[in-house]
Amino acid sequence: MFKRLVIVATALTLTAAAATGCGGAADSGGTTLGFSQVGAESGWRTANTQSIQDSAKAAGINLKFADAQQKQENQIKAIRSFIQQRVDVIAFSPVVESGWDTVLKEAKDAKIPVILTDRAVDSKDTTLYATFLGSDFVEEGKKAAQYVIDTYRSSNETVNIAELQGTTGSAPAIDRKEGFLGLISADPKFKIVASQTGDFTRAKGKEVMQAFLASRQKIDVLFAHNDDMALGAIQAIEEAGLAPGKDIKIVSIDGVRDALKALVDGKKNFVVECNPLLGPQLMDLVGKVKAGQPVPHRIVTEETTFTPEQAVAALPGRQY
Ligand code: GYE
Repeated sequence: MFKRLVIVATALTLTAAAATGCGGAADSGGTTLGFSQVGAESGWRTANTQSIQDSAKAAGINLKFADAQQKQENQIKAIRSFIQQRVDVIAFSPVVESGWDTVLKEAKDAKIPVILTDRAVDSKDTTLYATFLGSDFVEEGKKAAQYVIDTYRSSNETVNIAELQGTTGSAPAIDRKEGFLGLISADPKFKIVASQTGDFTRAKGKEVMQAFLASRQKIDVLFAHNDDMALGAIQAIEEAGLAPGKDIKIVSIDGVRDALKALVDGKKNFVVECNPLLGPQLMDLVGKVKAGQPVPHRIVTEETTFTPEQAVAALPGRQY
């Protein structure tokens, strides 16, 4: 009841502001969104940030944007500062899954709704956030595994797989691994012979791939949890005198332009899409939760996959 009254009062204030002609979208009566981003670790992330900034502008939402540089402590600080500033809604993409209960409780106590975008938290109390908008990472891992299974369907030989994992403890790293292993481990001919984190970056992907190659372990397939690590690994493979996409088959997740280009150039074999363009849906949800309207507790993004042929068709229109 009290909440209703507040909404009515806000609506009245808005009308009054409009009637007197004062204020613009970004100030009086406007909605303020505090957004804590993971960082700028990948092409996916850059496209995600752009989408959020563009759609906040288009929706007339005042965006307070904080870059956490892949550090949970920075995200917690940013969320606390959003609470202090009394923003209308807080949204964030949690760098790792655990350790959010305390700060989420603080937001709840301050009656500021929280929207999770892109990555999940493992909090048992799901009332700590209004909704979670993002991909099904387990499904993405399964799609990557399915490509490997289909490619080696008629072979009885062992298939050695190297894995470049995403940021340790992050939802996409945990879930993509789980989805991939869930399918691949049904057939003992598939062996994960090397697996390490490359922190979702090109530089780390290259460095870890160099170490894998230096160990002289035979690798048939590289599964990278994102495109950037695969792109870094491609450089390492070429520098080692091998042909990426041929000597080592490469599958990764995201679907950024550079990855589609690598598919077209025959340096990669399969890409599972993960959609970063979450801005428009997020702004819609911000409006709804601010107004106290019901929203689904989980919203899963729609995604596809790309073979080299499909990449040829998709590349010209690719936005990111
Ligand atoms: O796959 C990776 C980024 O959380 C889905 O984070 C996102 C992942 C994405 O760094 O490129």
